Amino acid sequence: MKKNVLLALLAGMMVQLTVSCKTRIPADLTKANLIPKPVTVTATGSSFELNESTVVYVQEGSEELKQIGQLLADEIKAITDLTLKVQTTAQAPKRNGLFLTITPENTQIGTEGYDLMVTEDVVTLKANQSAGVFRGLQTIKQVLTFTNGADPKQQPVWLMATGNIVDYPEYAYRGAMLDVARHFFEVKDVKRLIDLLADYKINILHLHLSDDQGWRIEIKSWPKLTAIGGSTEVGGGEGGFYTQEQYKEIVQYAKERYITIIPEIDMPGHTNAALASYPELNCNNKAPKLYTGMKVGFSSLCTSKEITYKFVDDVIGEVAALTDGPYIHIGGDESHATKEKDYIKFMNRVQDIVKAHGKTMIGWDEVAHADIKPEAIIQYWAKSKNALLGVEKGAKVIMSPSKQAYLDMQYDSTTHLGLHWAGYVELDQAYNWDPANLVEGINKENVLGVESPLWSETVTNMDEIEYMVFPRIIGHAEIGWTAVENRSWEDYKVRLAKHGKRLKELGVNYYASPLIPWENEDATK
Ligand code: TNX
Repeated sequence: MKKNVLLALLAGMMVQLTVSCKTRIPADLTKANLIPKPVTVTATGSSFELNESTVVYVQEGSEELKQIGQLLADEIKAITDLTLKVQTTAQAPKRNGLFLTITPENTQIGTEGYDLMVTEDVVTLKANQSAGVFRGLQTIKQVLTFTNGADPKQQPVWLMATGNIVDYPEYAYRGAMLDVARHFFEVKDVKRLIDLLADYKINILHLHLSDDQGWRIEIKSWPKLTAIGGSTEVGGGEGGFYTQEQYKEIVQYAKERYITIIPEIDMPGHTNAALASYPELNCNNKAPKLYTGMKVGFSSLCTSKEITYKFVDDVIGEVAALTDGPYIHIGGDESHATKEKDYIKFMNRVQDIVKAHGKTMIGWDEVAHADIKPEAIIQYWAKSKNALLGVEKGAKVIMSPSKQAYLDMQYDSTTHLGLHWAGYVELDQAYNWDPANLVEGINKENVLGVESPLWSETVTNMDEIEYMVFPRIIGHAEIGWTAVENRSWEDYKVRLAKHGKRLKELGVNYYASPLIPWENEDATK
């Protein structure tokens, strides 16, 4: 072959090579099946290619950002098996990088919002605060999972659809609650739940730490609370409790995932475990037996004794010291064994104790009967009259309507776990409601947010927790994050269907509702 022909051939090949490198597989960012649905998604129809030489760049100067960068690399490893380097930088990268940066320039997106820009060259995640970067990281995970149209033979190349997402939450408070009192759950279970909640941008985990059947948090000044009160649970199992060290570990783990732990010490009712541990907390000075049944409303602290307030002050003091968030939940529900006037007197004093320890009080809706201060938070679960009374007194409301938000309700009559006193809560029932339009007289400005409680009378292990929580809470997460005009059940159920495979990969024992057109046929039954 002549030399110039060879050269021409070579040149031709070079052109082809450059062309093929530049030819990106078209991908559509608007079809990323994101949950919660973002505020705005603009697609530009191409893709960013992630490969083993992609680097996670973190803008220098923030320790938190560095941690999120490492977390992003870890998450990418879990999804793609690619090991990416994490590097701090002073400047935005030009190519083949994911860039995390805090640049407080967009006031619209607030503390948890983010701006994600995906071009063929660089993925840039911007936010005003590290919390926003963390929420945006969840979106990156989903974009990677759901827009990777790469030819599997081409792996290890992963694609992300190009475009721009600007996103921020509708409500500041998006919570879940786990009852660790009726049945006790180990630290590792709580951590796994935290991980799964973080995926859907939930930012609160409320732990129901005490009830008739068990006391689950070490109180150093009242050690019998756990020694005696923590020794059993519903059904008579061995119960358990968190040492303060373990509890701190949970708080820290949650904090790293931008989730605030809210501790609840339920009183004056739901206190049999405490009353069984210390006879002096009873009006007759006699300790009742430990309780392992499922009834509610039979116990009460003795509201006329001074020792009761010393007890409350000690407990709240120790719990407040373990709490990094602004709130302490003092229960106050179903105190049927406490006279109304005693209940009000008691709650008024407890409110002051919480305040004296530097925290804001949250109580179940009954607490609105006390002389609550305007900064108090009412958690609506049963009686709209109570919630309205709270609003009249200036309080904000957390919406946990039992008919829609209770994770311990059966999905339907065949669900082998759960209760149904509030009805059956299938996924459409759980999704189709608006926190600002559920109770007449309670409007958007009165609502702090939403919370989904899992009571654990019938739930005994992590598999069962997952079955009751997932996928119901994913709908609640969208209610908390996405404005009502931006969501619809028809659209949501198609997006949720795609998440089945991902949940399965994560080993989540979710309920494969017949209402969802799951893509993976062998979804958990
Ligand atoms: C009512 S909701 C309760 C709990 C039970 C739950 C069972 C609330 C504030 N109190 O004590 O565990 O029902 O669904």
